[in-house]
Amino acid sequence: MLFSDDENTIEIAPDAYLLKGFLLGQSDGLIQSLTDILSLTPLRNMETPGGYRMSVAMSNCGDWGWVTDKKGYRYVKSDPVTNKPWQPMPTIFRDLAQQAAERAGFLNFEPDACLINRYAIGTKLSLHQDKDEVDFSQPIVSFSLGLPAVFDFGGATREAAKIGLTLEHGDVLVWGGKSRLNYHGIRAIKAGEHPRLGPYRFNLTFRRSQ
Ligand code: MD6
Ligand code: FE
Repeated sequence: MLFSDDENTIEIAPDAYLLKGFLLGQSDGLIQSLTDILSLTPLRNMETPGGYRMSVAMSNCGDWGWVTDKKGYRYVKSDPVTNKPWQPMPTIFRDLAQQAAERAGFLNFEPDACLINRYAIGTKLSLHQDKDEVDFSQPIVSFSLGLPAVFDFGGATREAAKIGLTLEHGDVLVWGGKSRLNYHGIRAIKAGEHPRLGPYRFNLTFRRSQ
């Protein structure tokens, strides 16, 4: 092999990898598919079980979509706004998510859910764990598009030390195994303008939910 991609695969914690620029070259196709999905299942600010509106706007594609409302956090097969099934996961999303998982050493990743997050300037996502899925042996694959963000990657408890990682357009995070239940969050997005996506950051998070 003439060129190795290894320098772009950064191990940030046990079983957790940052794939720097993994999506560059695929942006046009990804953004087109994202635009199509959001025209049919629009972004919305969901309500937390505690009665707050989330500042991050969300939608989904795939067989299952993550939602929150007064009844709690869960995966559902239909969009509560349109009452129709979520849009199918585009092949370009699925293929890139699987390739990223494989690069990080997770073979046979078959995502059934893609959560779409849109952050406006000043928006953050508080420290949390992803634990609404059935099988924690499955990894999570996360695409970053648009404005950059600082991702706080912590440990098994809320109090554990955190590392701040800058996630830029085209980056992918893959994690599972020993780090699967680590706390994490996104710091407030700084003002800026992305040439393709304007004053926003988009995050696509692929999971095996069932
Ligand atoms: C975000 N991501 O990057 C928020 N969760 O906007 C997450 O909360 C996340 O990137 C689990 C696994 C990967 C993630
Ligand atoms: Fe998360």
